[in-house]
Amino acid sequence: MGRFHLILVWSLCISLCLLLCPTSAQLKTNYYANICPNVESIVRDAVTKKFQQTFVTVPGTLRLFFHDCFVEGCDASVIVASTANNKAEKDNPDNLSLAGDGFDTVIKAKAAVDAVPQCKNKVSCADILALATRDVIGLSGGPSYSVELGRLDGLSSTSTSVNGKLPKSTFNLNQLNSLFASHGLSQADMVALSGAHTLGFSHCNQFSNRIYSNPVDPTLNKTYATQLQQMCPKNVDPDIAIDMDPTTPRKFDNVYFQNLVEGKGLFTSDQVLYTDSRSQPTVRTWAKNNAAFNQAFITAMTKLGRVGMKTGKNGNIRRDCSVFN
Ligand code: HEM
Ligand SMILES: *[C@@H]1O[C@H](CO)[C@@H](O)[C@H](O)[C@H]1NC(C)=O
Ligand SMILES: CC(=O)N[C@H]1CO[C@H](CO)[C@@H](O)[C@@H]1O
Repeated sequence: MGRFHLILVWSLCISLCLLLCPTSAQLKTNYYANICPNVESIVRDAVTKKFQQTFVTVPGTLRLFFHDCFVEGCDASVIVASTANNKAEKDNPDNLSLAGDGFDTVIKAKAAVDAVPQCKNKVSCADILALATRDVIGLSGGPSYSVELGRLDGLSSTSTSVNGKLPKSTFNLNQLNSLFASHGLSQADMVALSGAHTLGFSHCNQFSNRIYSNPVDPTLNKTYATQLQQMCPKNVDPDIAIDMDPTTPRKFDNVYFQNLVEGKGLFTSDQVLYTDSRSQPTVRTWAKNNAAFNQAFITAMTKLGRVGMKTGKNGNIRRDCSVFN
């Protein structure tokens, strides 16, 4: 082979590698195998302890992960506290009353991890939140799954960065699809992730437009609408929160989808998944098949966990999850 050919073959190899070899770091399930081998059981124990103190640990942590990932990526930026000079993500009105117990779960799990000398300041808050989210889903009867790890914590958290990044309870299917698609999530992923509303609470103002309109939102089950009017009278105490899944509020299951079939989706953004013919078949399938829902949920959560991951210079491992180093 002549010199020219050698160079040609060599440059072909390089271009192939540029195409096929991962250019950025990738998440992997065994990321901490040598760094902090017991991280999964340490986090699980801390989360279980917190769960035994209050059930709000479950919806609080799950929603925190979602809000973190949709605003500047899954980088624990949502956990950072505001300072005199910086109003952080968590203080944007759109944080929609994130439950303090979600934050506390991550802080407690981080303390447990850092109590092990080998692990101290070696595990990111973003990874701890991803693990804790998997654990609360399992603790409330949902599926278990392997969590991809290796995210760093973000270096920025601002209240203004939240604007327009989170879905609203009044969204229709096109609005939901386009927001989720901007993070690489399909309609099926969006419908599966909405199944998280099988747990947790909502304040009355998120759906009062549906029950006090004239006529009452016709996609709402009439019996359910009456119940909602009783639980959420006009001028209700703004602190009152009601179960989003009226049937099995403390169980991670597919009853959310069964509720949608009966017209018992709490938000416009929930019920539209059934009323819109493009997503109705998916809702019907998962209403009947819990295993299929679980599988789709795991797929979607894994994709959600890859959104905006920070590596290299774009992140670090925060010593205190609520304060930049
Ligand atoms: C599809 C678009 C979504 C919309 C419009 C939406 C909207 C909301 C709203 C308005 C609340 C009630 C807030 C309050 O009044 O306190 C809520 C609660 C909640 N959301 Fe979503 N959400 C969406 C998707 C998701 C996703 C993808 C997840 C997680 C994977 C999630 C998890 C939760 C949980 C667990 C709660 C209950 C929180 C608690 O009880 O503390 N949501 N959501
Ligand atoms: C409304 O809900 C009730 C139970 O709460 C159920 O029996 C009924 O079938 C629902 N109506 C519709 C139209 O799905
Ligand atoms: C948990 C949390 O930090 N919630 C905040 C959300 O934003 C409002 C202001 O809009 C704060 O008052 C809450 O403390």
